[in-house]
Amino acid sequence: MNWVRISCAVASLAFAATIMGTGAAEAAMGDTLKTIKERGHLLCPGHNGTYLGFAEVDNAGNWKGFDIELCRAMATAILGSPDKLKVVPISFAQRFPAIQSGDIDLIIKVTGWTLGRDTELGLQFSQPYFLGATQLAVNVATGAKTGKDLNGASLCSQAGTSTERLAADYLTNLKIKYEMVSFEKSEDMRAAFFSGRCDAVALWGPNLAISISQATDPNKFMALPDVLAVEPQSIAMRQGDDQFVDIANWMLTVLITAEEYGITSTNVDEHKAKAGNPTVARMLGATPGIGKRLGLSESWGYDVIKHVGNYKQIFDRTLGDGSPYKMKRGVNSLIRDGGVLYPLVID
Ligand SMILES: N[C@@H](CCC(=O)N[C@@H](CS)C(=O)NCC(=O)O)C(=O)O
Repeated sequence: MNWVRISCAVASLAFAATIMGTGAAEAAMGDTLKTIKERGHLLCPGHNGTYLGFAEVDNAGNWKGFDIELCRAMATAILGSPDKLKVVPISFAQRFPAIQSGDIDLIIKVTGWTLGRDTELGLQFSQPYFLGATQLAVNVATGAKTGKDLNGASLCSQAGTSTERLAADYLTNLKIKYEMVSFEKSEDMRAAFFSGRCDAVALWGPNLAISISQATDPNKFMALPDVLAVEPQSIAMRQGDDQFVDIANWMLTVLITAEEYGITSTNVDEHKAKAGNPTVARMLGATPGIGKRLGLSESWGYDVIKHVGNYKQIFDRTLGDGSPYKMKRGVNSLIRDGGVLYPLVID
C-alpha cells in the first residue's frame, strides 16, 4: 500500500505549483482548440483506479461516470462525436501538472474552484457544474459524533485534493490534534479506512455514501454532521485558453437548457424540426449562429444532446436511478426544482 504521511500541514497546492515550475507560463498559449482539432481527439483525465460514479472503468474496459460524460460532451461539441476522446488515467494530484504539460487538454475531475488554483496554477475555470459538501466519515467504533470528538484521531485523505486541505483547515480551527494519512489511490484510501487503519476519512459528499457502500459492512461507518465546505466543481483549463473556456461554459449551458425544455437525445430531432422556441432553435442550430461565434460547427449543440443527452440524462445514468448508486439530484437540480443549476442565456 502506498502511504504518504503528512504531519498536519497539507502542502498539496504548494506541491503542484513546485512541480509545474515555469511550465504554467509556457503552456498558456491559448491554442488548445486548434490543437484538439488537428489531433482529432480530446484528451481528458480519468482516474488512477475508480472514482465511483464520476470516473470508473466498466466490465468491458470502457470509462464511464459523470465526469467522463462531460468529456464526451466536450469531444462532441468540438469534434462531432463522443468517441473522439482519449481518457488519460491520472490521480487527483497529477491533474495539475498534467494539464500544464499538455498530457490532458482540460480537467474534468470533480475539481473544486479554489482561490489558490485560480491564481497560482495558471488555470481558469468554467461555471460550476456540480455542488458537493465536504464531510468527515468515521469508524463507528471511535464513538465520535462530531468533528470535535476526533482529538488524537488518524484521518485518511486523498493526496492533492482540496478535500484534504479543507479537512486540515477544519480540524486545525477546532484546535484538534490529528494525524493525516494521505493516499494517492482511492482504492488504497478506502481499504485503509475500512480496515480500521484510520479512525476517520475526509470525503467529498456526493462520493461519501457511494464510498461507504463499498465496505463489507457499511454499518460500521457513518458520516459526521459537520459540513467542512460546500465546494463547487468546475472544468479547469489553462490560462489564456479563453475560447476554450467559452466552449466549456456553453456546453454546460446546452446540457442544462436542454433539461429545462425537456429536450433529450431521443426527441431532439422533433425539437429541431419544430424550431418553435427561438432559444431552442438557436441552441440546436436551426437558426445559425452559435457555431461560428465559438469556432464550432453550427450543429454542435444538437450533436451534444443527440449523442450524450441533457444534464438529467447524464446524471440519471451515471449517479441517479439508472445507476447502481441511486443518488438524488438534491442541490444539483435545476433552479426551478429548488436546486442551484441554471443555464446562461443563449441569445
Ligand atoms: N473536489 C476535490 C476532489 C474530490 C475528492 O477529494 N475526493 C476524495 C476525497 S478524499 C474522495 O471523495 N474519495 C473517495 C473515493 O475515492 O472513494 C478536489 O478538487 O480536489
